[in-house]
Amino acid sequence: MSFLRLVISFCFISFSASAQKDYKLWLQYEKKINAKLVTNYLQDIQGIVAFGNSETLKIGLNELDLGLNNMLGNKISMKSKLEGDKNIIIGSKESLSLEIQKEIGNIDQINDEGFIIKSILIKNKKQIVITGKKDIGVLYGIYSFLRLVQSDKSIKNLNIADAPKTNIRILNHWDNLDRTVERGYAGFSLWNWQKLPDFIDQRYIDYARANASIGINGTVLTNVNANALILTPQYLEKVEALANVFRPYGIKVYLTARFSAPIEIGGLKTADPKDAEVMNWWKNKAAEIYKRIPDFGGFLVKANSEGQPGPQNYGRDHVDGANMLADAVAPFGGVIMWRAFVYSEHDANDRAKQAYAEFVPYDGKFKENVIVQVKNGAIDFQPREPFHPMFGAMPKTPLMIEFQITQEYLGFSTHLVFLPKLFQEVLASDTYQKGEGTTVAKVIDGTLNKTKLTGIAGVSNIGNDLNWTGHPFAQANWYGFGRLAWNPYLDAETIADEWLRCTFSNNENFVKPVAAMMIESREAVVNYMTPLGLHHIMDTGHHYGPGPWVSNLSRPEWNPVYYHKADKNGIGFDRSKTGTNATAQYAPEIEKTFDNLETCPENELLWFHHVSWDYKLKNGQTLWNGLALKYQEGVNQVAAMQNIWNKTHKYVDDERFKEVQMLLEIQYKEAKWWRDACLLYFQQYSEKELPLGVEKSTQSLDYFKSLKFPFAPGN
Ligand code: GCW
Repeated sequence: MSFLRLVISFCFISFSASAQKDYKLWLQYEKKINAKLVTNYLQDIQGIVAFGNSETLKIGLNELDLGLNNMLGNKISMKSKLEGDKNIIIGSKESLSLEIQKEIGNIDQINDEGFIIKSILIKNKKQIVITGKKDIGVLYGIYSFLRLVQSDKSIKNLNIADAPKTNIRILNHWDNLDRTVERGYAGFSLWNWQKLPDFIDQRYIDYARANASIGINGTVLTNVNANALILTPQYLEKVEALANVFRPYGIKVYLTARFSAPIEIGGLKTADPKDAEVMNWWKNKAAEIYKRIPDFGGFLVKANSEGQPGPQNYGRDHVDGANMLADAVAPFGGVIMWRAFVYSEHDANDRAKQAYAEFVPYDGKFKENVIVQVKNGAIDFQPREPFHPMFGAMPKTPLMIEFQITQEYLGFSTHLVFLPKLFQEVLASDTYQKGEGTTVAKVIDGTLNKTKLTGIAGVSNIGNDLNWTGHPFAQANWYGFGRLAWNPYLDAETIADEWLRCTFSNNENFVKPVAAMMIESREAVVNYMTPLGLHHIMDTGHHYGPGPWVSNLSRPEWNPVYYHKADKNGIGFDRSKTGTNATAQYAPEIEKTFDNLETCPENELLWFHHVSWDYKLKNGQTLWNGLALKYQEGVNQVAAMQNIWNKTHKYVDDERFKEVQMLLEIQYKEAKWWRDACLLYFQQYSEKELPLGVEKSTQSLDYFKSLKFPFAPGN
């Protein structure tokens, strides 16, 4: 072997060994060394017995086999009969013997996707049964059981009944047909349209498996800024191939529908939703899709928003558009997810108020297979936003929440930010729609208004990078999204703990500090980017790094100066009664709290108020000093994260350790960049010195303004 080949093969070996860990996500199934608790109860397990033979059940069986034998050493075999002392029995309830069924108890406590995991005695022999109403529930149960084992949880006397609280738990891929990903920071799109339908990339299977393991049951393959070509036979054939891969994993495929498709690919003169030919075109299109994909989920639509076509092009409204599409997919059980992310260049109103103003009057007017998809906040996926007022205001309309897993405004895949903390904050926010305790979670899981159709969407952070998400810790955001979509009442701490144990190590000396680091990371990014309620001050277009000075864009609401409104008197957007009165879109209890400068939570202060530089914060600092100290705190928090991570080497493989270490170093540098650029800029207005404890910038404001990122990803 030549020297060069030797070097190449050596690189390849070391690269693939650790890369595999990165690739395996939270399904590492590391060999257990000291996990007494688990092995004690599993050690005399002799076999896995499956009842049923669906593809879904086979996947579950293989997963148990892989997981348990990897973790416990090869000693568990698949058996065709119940014999020996201890077995794991899998199968839907009705496929099990009556004797076992009796032991399981009441299956009606769970829904069709739920599962029961129970330790039972059959003829005096111990068994663990994993069951559900359907095989997909069994599969979810298997992943849940494996998670217990992976994270060293006791599996003695199991008696678990769990079921998802929402119907549609879905990833939104903003993937274009040329494989670029809008706001994607993890490489190119997974969907290799050119090689589909005949070439099935192993990645599609691994993607489906990862999603199933956290209960995600839907995927929108294409960007909401849609291309009509996806609806042509040439592409539908490819979509069908993906749907076939995903089906046994319980994942339905959805597409984005470009509203003008009847014109662009249908040869019609109009896309007017009230035009008979247009209606017919969509009906036929739906029939064509369902012929290929009988369980096709439906369409996601961005209409009359940021230049996308929609019903308003024809003098119609969102209800007309959504209901027309709803009629087309209804005969097949399809759903229309209609986005409420609208704001208009012709509307001089506060952008934060526009979606509510436009949609709330439509409450109760949508067909029953329409669900309105609302972003978590009223502007746009900022590090912190108050919950979207629409969640408290449309009791007669199914609303699904849209989170952004990809970090468009939160440092791309370069910064470590654990998003479940953000998601949880929104879900737990009280809308007061029906008095105290009527949280966003209760609105979207349907318990508050008895909504039948429910859902949670997450804009995917997945690409074809080896580790899927660009940053090893961004995997936790995909994971956490799935877990919260399943159960919107889970807390971020639990999710961080689970994810770390399954992804890295069960060692307490690792899990405790690193979980704390993850939890802290969200507030850190708020502090070094947009403290005290600041928002949308990122640089133009790509949204990476600070750009509070930007004021030259054609639409006023695209400019950061529109949002922070810094001047000699102070800073912040007055959305109280004295300003745009956006506070009035909330229930009276919330309105009152936000409206009053004294009661407005300080972490939303500048979202709702224009506050004088000398205003006294609760801690006695002036606003200017408080703001500067928050920026510094953000920087310090990142330094603390680095300290924690630097002590973890012995628990983490080399490659992932170094990846995270390098990324945290960049994050630290960029936290300082944010602090310095923003404070220098705002200082022009406050005309005040930095308080003690805040480091001075070594660069000038002009230097920060001069930075350009022409090829920033995702743009
Ligand atoms: O956050 C903004 C993004 C756009 C995106 C839009 C949306 C897909 O900057 O890239 O377009 O929101 O959510 O529709």
